[in-house]
Amino acid sequence: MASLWKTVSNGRQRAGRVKSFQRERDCVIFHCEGGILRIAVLHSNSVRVTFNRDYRFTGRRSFAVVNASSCEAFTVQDTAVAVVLRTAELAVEVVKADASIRMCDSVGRVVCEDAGDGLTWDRHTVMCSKAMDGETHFYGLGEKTGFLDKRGREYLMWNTDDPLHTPTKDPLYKSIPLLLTFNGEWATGTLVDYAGRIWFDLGVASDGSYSFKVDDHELDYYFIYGPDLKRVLGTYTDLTGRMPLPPLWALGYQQCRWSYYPEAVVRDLADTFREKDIPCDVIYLDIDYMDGYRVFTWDRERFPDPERMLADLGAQGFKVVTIVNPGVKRDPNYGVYVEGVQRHLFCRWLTGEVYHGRVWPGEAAFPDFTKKEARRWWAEKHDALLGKGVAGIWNDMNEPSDFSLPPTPSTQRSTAQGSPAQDRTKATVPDELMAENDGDPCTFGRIHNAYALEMCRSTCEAFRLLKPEARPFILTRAAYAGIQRYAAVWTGDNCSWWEHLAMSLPLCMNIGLSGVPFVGSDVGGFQGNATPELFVRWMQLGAFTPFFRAHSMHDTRPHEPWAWGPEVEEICRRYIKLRYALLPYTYNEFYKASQTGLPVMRPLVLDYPDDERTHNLNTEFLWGESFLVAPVTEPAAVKRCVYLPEGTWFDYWTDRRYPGKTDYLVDAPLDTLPLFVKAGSVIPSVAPVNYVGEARAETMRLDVYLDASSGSEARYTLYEDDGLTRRHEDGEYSLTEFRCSATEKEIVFQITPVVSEYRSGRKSYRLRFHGASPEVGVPGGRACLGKARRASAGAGEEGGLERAADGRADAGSPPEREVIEIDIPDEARPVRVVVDRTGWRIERGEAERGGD
Ligand code: MIG
Repeated sequence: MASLWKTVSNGRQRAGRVKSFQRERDCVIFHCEGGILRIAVLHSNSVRVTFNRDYRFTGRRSFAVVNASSCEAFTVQDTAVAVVLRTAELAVEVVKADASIRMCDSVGRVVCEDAGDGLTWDRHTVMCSKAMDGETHFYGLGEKTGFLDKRGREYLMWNTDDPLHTPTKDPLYKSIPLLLTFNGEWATGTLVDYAGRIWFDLGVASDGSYSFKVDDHELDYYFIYGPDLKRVLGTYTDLTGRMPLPPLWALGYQQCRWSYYPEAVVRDLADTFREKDIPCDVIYLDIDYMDGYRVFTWDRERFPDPERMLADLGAQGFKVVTIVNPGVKRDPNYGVYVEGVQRHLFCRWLTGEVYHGRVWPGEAAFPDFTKKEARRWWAEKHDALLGKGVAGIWNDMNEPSDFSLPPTPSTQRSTAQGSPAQDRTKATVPDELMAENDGDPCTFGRIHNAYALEMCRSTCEAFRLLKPEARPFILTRAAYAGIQRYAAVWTGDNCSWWEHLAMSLPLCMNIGLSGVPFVGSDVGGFQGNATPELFVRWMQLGAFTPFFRAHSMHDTRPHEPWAWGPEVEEICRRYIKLRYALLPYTYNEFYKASQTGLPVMRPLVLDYPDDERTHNLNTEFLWGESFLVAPVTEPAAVKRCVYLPEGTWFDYWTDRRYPGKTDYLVDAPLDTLPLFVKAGSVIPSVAPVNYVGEARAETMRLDVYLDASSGSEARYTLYEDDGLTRRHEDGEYSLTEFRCSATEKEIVFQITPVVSEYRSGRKSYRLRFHGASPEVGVPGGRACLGKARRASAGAGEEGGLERAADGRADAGSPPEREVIEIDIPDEARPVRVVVDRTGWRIERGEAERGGD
């Protein structure tokens, strides 16, 4: 035992000396004094590291990783001091003396290195410490309070229903244990793949190191090398899957409240949206639609004929999303409960007895979603909803939240107004329950964080089963790594506080950096009462968050867009309409996210990593590749400071041009969200509709932002499909490329269909060139507005440019903005439009496609 004694440090055992090692096909296994270590190569930039103190691996399945590629293309070098695994991009050294791990990139930079005692363990935990330098920033980690950079704090991964999101509150509902690092030069990602408790210490216990620790005998982590953040996210979402394209209507405006009932209230809500000309696609039914909170039932007094109501609302363009909670009411006369008990589909004690907690329906049992049969059964039960015409499912309370622990019933009503502080992490089902875990049973504490993921997986199965043509729409509160495969997420029970409006930016950005693009917070704040001003500011931000839903708690004042008087209503209408106008752009960004894993709402550090100012920038964000959004998050502001990174930027509202890498104080009166477009962008938009699918857009507007002072290029590829079915998976989509180059004298704009398996039915494009050189479109050599209207498909092929006022009044822009506007037919074939000082002309035929 003498050698083992030497491995003790701070009450923890070390992995210790490597006694022997062997290479297998895609990994190397190290037998160490204090445990067994495996390094598997997944890809040239990623490895999986597994350490078990019991000297054998559990072989447990991963909830997060669904595409664990394995790579045999690496060499193993045995030196006197270390064993080195080498891929084209990474060298992983395991030091023989203490099993510490060091990763170097292909030019020999140390990009990740164990620090202190490296891998250690005690009776309950295994921990890994890594070196950190002064420049290291931390991002990701899913849903955590605080700022973009997570450095200097400790976090616990443990899905918790905590409704009071104070600045350092932790944990909340979601656990996404993906830690990103970036030091200004390179980025890495570490997924600590464990669905029980994980602790992260990002520089609290030590200035020179950070650590992660699992509540288990095995530590399993995936290390991904960038070198940039985008590549880390690409590889991470290769492993854990990407968000499939949602139905287009799910990108529309959504209205929620706890709760709209009975039926007459819902119908009235729907009518009001249409009467008031405020676009809206989705109405939510919160828990009160159910019969005594029994899941998969309808309260027949409140909703006597759900099918008819849903059909009528459908005819008005509304899709209805119903809440579904995991807790099943203990009731011997309730079929769902009886079946679940009989077929052993609920979580049970080791003795076999069904566990009953307390949630909305009172005593309740919890389905064991880690069991295939239970997932299937639960999926089938959705017939009571999807079968009646419900369009989407909202999974709440799936941490799972359980009011029965600690045993005071007061846990039920801990709100912002506040009952005494209590340990909300205990307000869940006991760790000691059994989870069947698809044939590899374990205690519930080990799968706790994956409960919601498995519930959403089952909900997804419901769509496959009952609505196979439709793209699923699922919204979830709790989550684990990989949730993007199944659901959108919202950030739970925020409050109508300015602080929560501000905090939602880094919160949503880090969820986006954790592989989950489809994210948003309750617009207006859930708990408490917003003020008109707060509501407006939140709505302006909401129009630029991926998931756009207003929600409020029972007993709060009305929070609908018209609930605050005509001025607020008018501003809300404008921003909701702007959201609808920009849907082609936003949908295209969602398409890109579904292909790349990159977020739509993204921190500036993702696109401008070389600019230090972006490294912890919390108050503004990029909306896809072209927009920069700088919301106002404090009361009484009429201006705000905006940092614009390199490049040239246009004020969306006024077309004023700003050189980047500078701070500006910009106007932000109540009706104005500071919004900027990057030069070199093409922004597709359409006339706003009341709901997605109301009318086909005959014209697509393309706003092209040029930086003509230096000559500029813009390039954009537009993805389109039917926005509703899964036919795009079989290739029914189109891709159209737009390219523009501009010089002092001329603008050349080319449209090239690349894939044409989907036909939009569009008739024309309206091209709008912003920032063109004053010598273009200027018959007399003077700057002027060009406006040439040739709308019909049979229009002539050239025209002059006449002086005209810009008709875009909706944006509040001054009439003198210099925009050249030209209408051309969409003929679904290559077209070249040339604009110069004499006018404009269309050239048809094979437009040249260079530069790829
Ligand atoms: O314990 O269903 O976060 O959006 O309105 C509260 C009622 C339960 C919490 C959700 C909230 C929802 C509410 N739910």
